Amino acid sequence: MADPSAHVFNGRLYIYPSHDRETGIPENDNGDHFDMCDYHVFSTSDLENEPLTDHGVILDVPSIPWSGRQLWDSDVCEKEGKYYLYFSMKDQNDIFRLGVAIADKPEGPFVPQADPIRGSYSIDPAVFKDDDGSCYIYWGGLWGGQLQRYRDNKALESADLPEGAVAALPSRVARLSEDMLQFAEEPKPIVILDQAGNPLQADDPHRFFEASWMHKYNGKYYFSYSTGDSHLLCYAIGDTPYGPFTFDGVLLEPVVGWTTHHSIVSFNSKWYLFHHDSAPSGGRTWLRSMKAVEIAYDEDGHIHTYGYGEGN
Ligand code: FUB
Repeated sequence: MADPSAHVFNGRLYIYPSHDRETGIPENDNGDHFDMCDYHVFSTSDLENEPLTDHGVILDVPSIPWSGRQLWDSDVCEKEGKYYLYFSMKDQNDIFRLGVAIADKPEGPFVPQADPIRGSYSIDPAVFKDDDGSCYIYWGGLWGGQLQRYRDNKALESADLPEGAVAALPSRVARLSEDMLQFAEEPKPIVILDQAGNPLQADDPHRFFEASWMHKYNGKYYFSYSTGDSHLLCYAIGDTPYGPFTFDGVLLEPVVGWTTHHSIVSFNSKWYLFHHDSAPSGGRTWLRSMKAVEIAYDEDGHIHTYGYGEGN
């Protein structure tokens, strides 16, 4: 299980991961070896003392009307007693789109919509519900995640991945419609600034690659993400759900395996970073396992991850 998205619903912790499997597909930069075909959900009332309950399959490729292949990262948001699962999957033209499926309970079963979200592209949706009830979806991923095929929400004639000392490709954000099924607005780029106020550049090891996540702490918005080929989890802080966000630090150093992906949640009075690595599979990067580690905030709002990195 990889890409764990953790949330607390009705006082219980639910984790929505991707479900890795062995297919024999060789590794490549396109990510064909991540050939997942269903999702499970796990839950617990006590993360540190009670084993997770596996609620079984909640959605699979054959049940999705527009399905092609590869169920990648997903996330779930609750609104007015309904649960909305947002997922990334390739359509029948091998283009990644974002889909939605709906359930009456956090453990599903989830019923998929007939079509992907209009105007959606790329991977790794994460949904954040703000205190006023507005919901925002964050997404995007480079390389196999296809983000380099788009500018200003339009498909390019051919992929264009900026390199060197030029602006990095950003994650995207859009407020969700009242019915939670579409973008309510034109998606916007997430700008991450360095401490001097300059946008992070494509050759910066802290620039965005994939795996967006948003959480709020003490009135500030924390955008966190994976740096992909530099294998870090980083975070940046802003004053609104749209940013801009100022880079604030590294949450996790490189793990065993190529990918790194996470979520951040408060549960039973503690804050946790959920992530994955490939240690239990002996480093096979397409066979990952979920992990959780406690994090804490200092008095200035900087995040410290227990056991990772000196002073961090
Ligand atoms: O699990 C498939 C992909 O690998 C995810 O969508 C990425 O974030 C990376 O973890």
